[in-house]
Amino acid sequence: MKRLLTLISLLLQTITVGVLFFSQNLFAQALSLDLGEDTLYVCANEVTTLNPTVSGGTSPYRYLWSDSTTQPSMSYLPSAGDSLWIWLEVGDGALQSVRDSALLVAFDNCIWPGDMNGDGIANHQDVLEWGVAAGASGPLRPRAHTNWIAQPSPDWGPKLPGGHDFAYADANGNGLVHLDDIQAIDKNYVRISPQGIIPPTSGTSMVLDVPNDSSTNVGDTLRIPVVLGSPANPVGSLYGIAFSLQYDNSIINSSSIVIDFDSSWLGDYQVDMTAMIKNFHQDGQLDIAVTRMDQQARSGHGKLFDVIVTIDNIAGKNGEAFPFNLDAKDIKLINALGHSRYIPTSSLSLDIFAEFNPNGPDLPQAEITIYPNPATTSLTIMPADQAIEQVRLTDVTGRTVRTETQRRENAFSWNLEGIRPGIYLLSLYDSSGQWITQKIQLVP
Ligand SMILES: [Ca+2]
Ligand SMILES: [Ca+2]
Repeated sequence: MKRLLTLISLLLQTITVGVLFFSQNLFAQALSLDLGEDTLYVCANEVTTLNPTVSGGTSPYRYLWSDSTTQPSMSYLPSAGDSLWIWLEVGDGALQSVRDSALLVAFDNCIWPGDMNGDGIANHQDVLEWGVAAGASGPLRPRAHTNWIAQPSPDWGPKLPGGHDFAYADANGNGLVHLDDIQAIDKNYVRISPQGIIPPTSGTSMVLDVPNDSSTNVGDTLRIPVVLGSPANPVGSLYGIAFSLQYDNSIINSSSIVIDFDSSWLGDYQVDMTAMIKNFHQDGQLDIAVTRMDQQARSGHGKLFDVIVTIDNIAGKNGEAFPFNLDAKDIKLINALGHSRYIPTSSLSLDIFAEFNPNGPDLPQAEITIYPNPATTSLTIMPADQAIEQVRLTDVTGRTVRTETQRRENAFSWNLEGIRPGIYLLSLYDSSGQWITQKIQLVP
């Protein structure tokens, strides 16, 4: 029994010593220091502050930087091309000391991803800069990303129209000026109101070419050719164009605006030409930029593209005409070398006629259920009081995409397979020829 007690006492002593040893080590953690990455890339001419991470040891800490300063952090104003070692020594009250160092590299280019002309925002104007450098390659941007933060980048050499290095056109920093860099413009896009820039002189004019022939009705889709140059006055050496279109957002259906680049004299869409379109329906503004991407300008005249819009079904406008105005502003043209000029503002004024339904009042739309919207492969349509006799789907140009004539009194599923994603109008007719129309979005 006595031997057992002695054994237990010995065991307890061992545990106590162990705990004491452990806790002493816990409180006397080694002093440690970290300056961050081994190579710190910074923007030239912007104050860089180094804030080291110091832990462990016994405070207070003592600091000694490579520039002989003794503060916890160090500030430095780098010049372009600087490449210098910075070190820091930290000591503590228990006479421990540690040291860390980093190579600081400063680049003149300080890139906000998507802002290629250096005006402080990313918008359609930057697409024209992108086009001039499209296809170029150069050094990678260290630790690149497309968040809206300034990022230092080495020089590529050639300059963009706005005077910045080609590296600015590589918005995602992967060393290539490619279509994905336009996505960075889109990601960081900021709308600004057109400034109404009027050129001092210009021999070129843009025409929104729709005759005001009293034939446009509420609910119609309207194809507006954007025409640049004429046979008598062709445009020489065009590489890209950017402008803002202002419209009355109570007249144009939200999300119904489509740009059709078919048979453009400037190029083949997504072959040797690309575009960026940003619609701000809430502000009644559409920003458009179109650029070639092979450094080869074109001369010509005629249609650049069509703007296709759907005139909204506006309440209280039945049987009367009302004006519809479009204004293209801040129209900037660029040649392959990046030389730019503005041309005069272009406007369109049409009379829209509110004769949406010549056969009488619309069907009571609220009682007919159509879902889902957006749809993928089918729509469920639930008739209300009247049976549905015909279903018709038309695209934004008014072309019938699918139609079916069959009497339906109960909910039914309507097949949409094989129809390309996009915006469509679904029309449902009853036996007397009355109908309702609803916008349907088809998604992949
Ligand atoms: Ca910009
Ligand atoms: Ca890129």
